[in-house]
Amino acid sequence: ATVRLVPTTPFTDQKPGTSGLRKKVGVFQQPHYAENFIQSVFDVVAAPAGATLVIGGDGRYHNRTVIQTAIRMAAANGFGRVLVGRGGILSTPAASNLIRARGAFGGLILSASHNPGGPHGDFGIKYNVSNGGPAPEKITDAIFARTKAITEYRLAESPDLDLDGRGSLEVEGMTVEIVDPVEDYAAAMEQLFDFGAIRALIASGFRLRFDAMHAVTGPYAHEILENRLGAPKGTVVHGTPSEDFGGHHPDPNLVHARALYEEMMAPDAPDFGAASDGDGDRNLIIGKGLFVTPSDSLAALAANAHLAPGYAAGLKGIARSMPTSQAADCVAEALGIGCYETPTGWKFFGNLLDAGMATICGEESAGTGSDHVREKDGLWAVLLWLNILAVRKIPVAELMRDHWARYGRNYYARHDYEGVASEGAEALMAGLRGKLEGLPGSHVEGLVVAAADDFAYTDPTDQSISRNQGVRILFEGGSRIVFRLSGTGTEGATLRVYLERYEPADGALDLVTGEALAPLVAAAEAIAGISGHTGRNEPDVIT
Ligand code: VG1
Ligand code: CO
Repeated sequence: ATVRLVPTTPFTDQKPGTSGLRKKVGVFQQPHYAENFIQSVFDVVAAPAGATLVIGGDGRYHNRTVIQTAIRMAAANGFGRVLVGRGGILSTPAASNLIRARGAFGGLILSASHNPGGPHGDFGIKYNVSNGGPAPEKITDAIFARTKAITEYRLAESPDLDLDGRGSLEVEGMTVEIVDPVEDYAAAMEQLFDFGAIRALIASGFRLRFDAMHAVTGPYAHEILENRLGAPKGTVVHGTPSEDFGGHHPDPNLVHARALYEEMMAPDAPDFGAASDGDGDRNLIIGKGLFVTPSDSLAALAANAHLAPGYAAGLKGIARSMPTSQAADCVAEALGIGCYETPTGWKFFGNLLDAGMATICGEESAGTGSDHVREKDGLWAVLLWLNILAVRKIPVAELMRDHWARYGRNYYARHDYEGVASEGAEALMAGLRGKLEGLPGSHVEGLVVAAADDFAYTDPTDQSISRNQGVRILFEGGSRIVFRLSGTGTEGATLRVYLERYEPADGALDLVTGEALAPLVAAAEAIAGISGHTGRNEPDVIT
């Protein structure tokens, strides 16, 4: 085998978004497209000779092709060892864990997460650094700059490797170790949680359902929930990863995991239902008869985490993305620990976790995680819930009612307007930014605006500043509306409108969410002119 220097010309659209570079599969299939991006990553991160790189993906269409390419390029760029998940499979949290556990220099995660897969679906590449987390903005900015100037990439000329085998292979002097995608991750979970207590809960007749959505968590959930925790076979459904996720949209929310929701609302529902997304970093939690919003889940997990062995010493702090509800803030205040509000995207939590300022983090988009890795972690959230329920021995709905009675309730929903024309979406945001100054003190739909701004974040560990992270309208009494545009879509623009209404512990805790939020929906329309700018009268998805 030899190393070849392949001449290339830049693509202009390789700017990483909220979570890596995401495009239609067809875009990634253009000659040199993936190669240009991967070489740009390698050029920017400048790994020392002989370094270790983790490679794996969520198993979607085009995963294996890009993995073979990435291995050839790693060999040609001086890496000494690649750890690749068997079959090309690694969930995002498992990849993060592997980078940390094996002291790797970094990792390439091939996934478009909750976006649909298949030949006409989406694909993505994300680079994670040595702490196991997504590359911070200063690195992704440098990668984008590099993609605009690249003139050649390095490739070892070697045949395709058998990724389904065992043991180690070699490419151009570089070792390729094929690792079990589940083993290290499952071992890490056993360290954090009381598997004995969860096993006893399940043995006592507690019933659960886990929907892997034909995506990457199938093998993890079969092994952990069924094999190690004794849940009956069949507890995990849609548990075999497929290249197109069975033709479905692997987004664990009330729309795309509808069947799970309906099962959990039925009279003979299991006690606990959960689902995860394409790459295994998200979690949907539904108790018998009660959907737990991701923001509430973060708050409830934070309030009860000390009941699991891995968190028995208590939490150092809680971090949430800005649009995530303020339910977690109430818990942090009660615990007397720090609470941090970051821009959307897990890359902003890394520094807080590394600095020991936060232990648990979460996003309203069904992401929850802790300092055990540097990604959000779907199965981790499921196991922490199960550990808590095993100790408290009460149903999910009772635990949440108890929580609201103590901290108050943050009614919450996100309205997404998908695939809208970019000009309309940009105009809506520009219009909002233009009127921010005049909003405080104004009355809208019976609400009084207390403050309004375009969220900017200063990282407390390195003082780096991220601006324009979403428009916040804060009302008297603690309710909020947040507007921002998605950074993960691959078609047009997606407008996200986040609605939150706070009711104190002695307030109305038993409203229907849609009704509780109706005044905020009307206020959002009045302030932003959503229908005029998007041509839509209804959101496409409500989560
Ligand atoms: C969305 C979510 C965000 C999440 C990101 C990646 O980003 O809102 O909270 O971190 O997806 O999640 P955006 O820019 O589309 O709002 V995943 O599971 O797609 O890696
Ligand atoms: Co994901």
